[in-house]
Amino acid sequence: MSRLVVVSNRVADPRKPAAGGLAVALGEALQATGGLWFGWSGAIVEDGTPGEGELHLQQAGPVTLATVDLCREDHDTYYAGYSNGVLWPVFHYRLDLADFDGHYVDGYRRVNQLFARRLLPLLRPDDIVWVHDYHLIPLASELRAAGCCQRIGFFLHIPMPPPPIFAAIPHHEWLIRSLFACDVVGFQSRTDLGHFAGHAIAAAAATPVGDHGLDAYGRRLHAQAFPIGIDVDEFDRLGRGREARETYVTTRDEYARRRLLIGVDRLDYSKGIPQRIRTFRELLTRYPENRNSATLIQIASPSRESVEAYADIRIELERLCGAVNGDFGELDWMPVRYIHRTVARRRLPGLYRAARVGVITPLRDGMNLVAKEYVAAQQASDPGVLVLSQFTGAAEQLEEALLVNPYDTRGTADALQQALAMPLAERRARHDALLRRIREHDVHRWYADFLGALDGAFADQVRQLTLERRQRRAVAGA
Ligand code: GDG
Repeated sequence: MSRLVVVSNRVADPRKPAAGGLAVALGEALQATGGLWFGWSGAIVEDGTPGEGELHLQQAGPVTLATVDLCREDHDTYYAGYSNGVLWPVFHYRLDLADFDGHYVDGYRRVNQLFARRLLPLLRPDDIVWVHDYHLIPLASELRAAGCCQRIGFFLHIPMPPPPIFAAIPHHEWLIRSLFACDVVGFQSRTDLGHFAGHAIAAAAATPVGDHGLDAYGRRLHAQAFPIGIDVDEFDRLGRGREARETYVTTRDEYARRRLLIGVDRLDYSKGIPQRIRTFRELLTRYPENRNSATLIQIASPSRESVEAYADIRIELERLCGAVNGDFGELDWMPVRYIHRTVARRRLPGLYRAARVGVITPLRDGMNLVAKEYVAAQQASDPGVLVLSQFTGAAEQLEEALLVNPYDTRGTADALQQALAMPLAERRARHDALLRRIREHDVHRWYADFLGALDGAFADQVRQLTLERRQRRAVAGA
């Protein structure tokens, strides 16, 4: 049968417990088909030659991990420069943070060409290639230029901005043209899909065909929204594990007299963490009954620290948290517990469960999996309330959350107050509806739908094989 080939900036060993839900889910499809996962090794060669990088092959069970090193120049231009200094901010609507003067695009193109050169000889004729995210937008067209005829899909994990914002990128036409080298392009939400189609029609004179087709540059592209989800059962298992239970009990006992709110994010300006701290301050100011009680635990895991905008946000956050704690704190109550570290994944469900409110308020987010994890971790008999930014892809699905505009400090503080005061019956009704939707659109459906659009017969085979593997595992575990 065909083999799945996943290409992404970084590669994770799907067998390692530290691997997140996405790695585990993709790992499942890769393991079923004896697939290949290709990407950057994470190694930076200080005096290496631009456009060159050693290939490493490693076997992880039935899955082959193929990684390439990058030299310093390529890392700084492709990864820190163009991907995270231009595309990430612009795709999150932050033109003010984009570094258009950096001339990083040459490095971006060079690394995509390097990936195509290293990957092509590893491909078999009937492979199905699935490329992930903004680092690799031109990869399909580089593969085609080198003679690749296999089916190629691309999924954008981050938002697609509206046409006038996208057009601010000097190379926007090239990026759109490159995507037309794919067979299927997937987005997180209908909004993102609409923005892409709008831009393709306006800037590339693309013609819509049927429900999902777009014709341009002599090719037909299938473009569709495939909202990503979590592996609810895997997260459930994690929640029943020793570390999660331990974390739940310790946190619950420690905050027995308080009411907890929780935020968990990579420390990234798109996540709206400073705005969240200001909102929490507003809550304590406008609703003083929460003083000496409401406590916000904010986990901000370190991320992309070599990029300048990320250092700035760290300083701002420390100042804001310090001010709230200084102005409102008591000898026995610290309003904000800000933790700039990564918490072990096995502990996360326990933390989520101990919190009465999940505060997920990004300024812009492709989907946001933390929102879904928070809901999945709740006890159905006494669930917490999700306060969710209307600017996340998740908001298109999770209508029973309290949806907020994170720029509106007062309105969001009111929603936090509503969440803290919500009666049990309403909490249960909302949680029940949210959990049902999260189960319906889980990560298995996400990849099955995407692969189905790319190749229906292949998707059916993967579904059958993963089912058999799961059954075998269940029997072995019983
Ligand atoms: C991109 C898009 C889209 C966070 N802190 C810790 C930790 N995490 C885990 C969470 C969650 C994941 O990282 C974050 O996922 P998000 O979806 O919230 O955000 P991004 O990292 O920005 O991901 C996003 C996603 O791709 C998938 O398509 O939803 O919109 O931006 O799983 O639990 N995990 C651990 N410790 C932490 O401190 N172990």
